[in-house]
Amino acid sequence: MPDATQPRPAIEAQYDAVIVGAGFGGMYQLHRLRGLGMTAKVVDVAKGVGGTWYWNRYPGARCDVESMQYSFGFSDEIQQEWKWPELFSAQPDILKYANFVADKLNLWPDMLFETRVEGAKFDEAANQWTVRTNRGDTFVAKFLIMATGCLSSARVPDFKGLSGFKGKTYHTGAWPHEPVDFTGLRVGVIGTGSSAIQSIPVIAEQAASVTVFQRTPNFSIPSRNVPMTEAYERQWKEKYPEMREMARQTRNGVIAYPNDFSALSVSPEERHAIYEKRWESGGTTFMASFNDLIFDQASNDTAADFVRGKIKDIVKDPATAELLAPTSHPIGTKRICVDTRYFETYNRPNVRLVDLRPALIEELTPTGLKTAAEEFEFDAIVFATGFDAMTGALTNMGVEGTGGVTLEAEWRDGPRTYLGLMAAQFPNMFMITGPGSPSVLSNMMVSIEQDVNWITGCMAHLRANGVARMEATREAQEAWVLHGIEVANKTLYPKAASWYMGANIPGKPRVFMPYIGGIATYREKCAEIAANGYTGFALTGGIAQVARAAE
Ligand code: NA7
Repeated sequence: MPDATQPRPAIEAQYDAVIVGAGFGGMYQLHRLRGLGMTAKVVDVAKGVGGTWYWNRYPGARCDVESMQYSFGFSDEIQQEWKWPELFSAQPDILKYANFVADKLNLWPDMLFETRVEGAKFDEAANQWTVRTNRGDTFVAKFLIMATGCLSSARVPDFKGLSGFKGKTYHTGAWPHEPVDFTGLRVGVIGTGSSAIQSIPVIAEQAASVTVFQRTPNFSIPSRNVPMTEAYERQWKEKYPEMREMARQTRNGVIAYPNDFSALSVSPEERHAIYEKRWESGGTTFMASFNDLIFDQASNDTAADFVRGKIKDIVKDPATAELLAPTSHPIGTKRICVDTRYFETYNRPNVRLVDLRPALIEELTPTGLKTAAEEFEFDAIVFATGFDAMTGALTNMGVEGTGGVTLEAEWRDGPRTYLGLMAAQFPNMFMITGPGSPSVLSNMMVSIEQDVNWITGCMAHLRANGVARMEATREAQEAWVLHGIEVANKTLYPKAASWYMGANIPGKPRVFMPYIGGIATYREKCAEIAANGYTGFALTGGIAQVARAAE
């Protein structure tokens, strides 16, 4: 990440809220707080808006949710005016969209860039947060709102010899802003997650050679991405309000027209035809082929077999095809990938797949890297090795709640939140798409709007009732954590060593972090809790206090 470049004097200021992160969550939250007449400052280490889409500039980066759905629905003016160039738009266009929204809402004056929050402490006497930054700023605010994103803490594995490699290294999640030219270079790519699957085909077109190091093969569905047509765009724009509402009532915030029957309830021929149709139409909605793919191993096997069959049809070398066919986890239990000619890329003469399972990477050398079985020479190495997902950005920020407790210590055995929105002993601190909410299992835009709307409604309620302090109770939090585990255990998800489970970070506790009960259920639950006067939260001061004292 680039260091702050523009010198400026340290700032001391007071706001109603400090919002950490200028991605879609932080931007919308700022807009809503302005609507309440509150003062807020968005702070972000980046030089501009966009969050995930600011950092993930690797070649081929694109959203795996259709753009007509991966966009804000709160402003009809914005959704009617903006034009997406492709069905699944690429990172540069999503970043342009983020800037368009910031312009439209004139968010810029209340955002502070190139500034990293390095500490936040709750003052129990004053019921407010003091936020410190790497630029020496001190902000005091009644509310602290974490809009830090779920995939924002890029992670390079702690390989021996890492700093001794003499060539160029890149992480997909912290890609340079200048164009990177791989022409004529020997490139090693470590990882075969979504970022690798998107970038490898593009890098392979340029580089002299690409060697892909795979620890776990992944399921991927072709995106069938095409340029946006006017007819398709019009169809959405004419019905946007009802389409947005339809998305909110789904399991994952994406309109996928799911089949509401089991994969095992139809004949093998019919099943195959349904998979074939979904494969041909492309995208993550493949998992909506049947209603039990994430619950039933036998059903899931039929989908996994189908995709493994496709991989073997596409990849010409049978040994490579075999290695690329995932067998270690049920399909969909690691985030299913969406690609453009990923498997086809292995038919290129300049692309080689190295299976790390028998011999892991031992170290980086000055000229390349070494596994237990072989040594490789590279001019450049791309780490497509993922993120300290969901919790990393929050636990690394030095957040201290009541009684000196830190978020890092509190979450040592896994994140504990109530609804993913608040945590006990961290009063007046909200999280947008926090662990314990549907977040990464959903269309993030739908979840962001849900969380921001709820937080805004809550803040209005607190103000109207003169409440000085709000926090999740331990009991409600523990019950929510247990409920989250219970719901996850009804699915096949815990069977995969995924980043949803923290499994990609050595030593990170294995806890299923997002809430898998579905967006529709989650929304209902959040609305019910608010309507009942914020059950499971302790509200102190103002009318809440008076009412309690009178009991
Ligand atoms: P992911 O999905 O976490 O993928 C990271 C990849 O890197 C994955 O294949 C890992 O293998 C691999 N990896 C991580 N550490 C190592 C080491 N030490 N050696 C070899 N390979 C390693 O991150 P992405 O950026 O691709 O995608 C994140 C999300 O962004 C994605 O799910 C979409 O929602 C968008 P592993 O599977 O752990 O064996």
